[in-house]
Amino acid sequence: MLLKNIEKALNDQIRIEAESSQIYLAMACWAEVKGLEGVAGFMYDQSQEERDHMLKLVKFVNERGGHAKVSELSEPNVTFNSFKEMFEKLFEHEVFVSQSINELVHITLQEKDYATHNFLQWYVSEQIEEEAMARTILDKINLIGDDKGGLYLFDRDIQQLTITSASIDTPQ
Ligand code: OFO
Repeated sequence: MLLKNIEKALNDQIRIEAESSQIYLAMACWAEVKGLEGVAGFMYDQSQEERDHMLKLVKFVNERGGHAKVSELSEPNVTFNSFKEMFEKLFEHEVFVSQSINELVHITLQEKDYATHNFLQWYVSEQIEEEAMARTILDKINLIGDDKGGLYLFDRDIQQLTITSASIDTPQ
């Protein structure tokens, strides 16, 4: 059984994951209309992953005797000055999500809700991976600078990153 304050905190996280999915979908669209197909594909996948994170929380809340809430979402930013700026925003957003997960973990410890605490460990690991991935991408972008050829190669390489992470995620 979920305590009311834990249910509320989990529902807040459901909204954050849903908003993350929308933010990344908007980034995918921006990249696609700019002709960055690799980046667009990567962002569509990220958007889908965030939806999966949301659904995992939804199922948990409902299974634990709570009621998952489907909230109204804020409209994401849809344009960026550069793809570097877009990835900076992505990184900032992941840091924000990590903070939110940490807060949630903290509440479960205060309330001695070890079942939810255990469930949330998956999100803690996921955030470490996602922040690391965003940092790696930003490092690459900084190396490229204004080089157009570099951007072309980056757009091609990021497709590879998507394929690799998809094969890691697929259960054997
Ligand atoms: Fe939901 O993992 Fe990123 O934000």
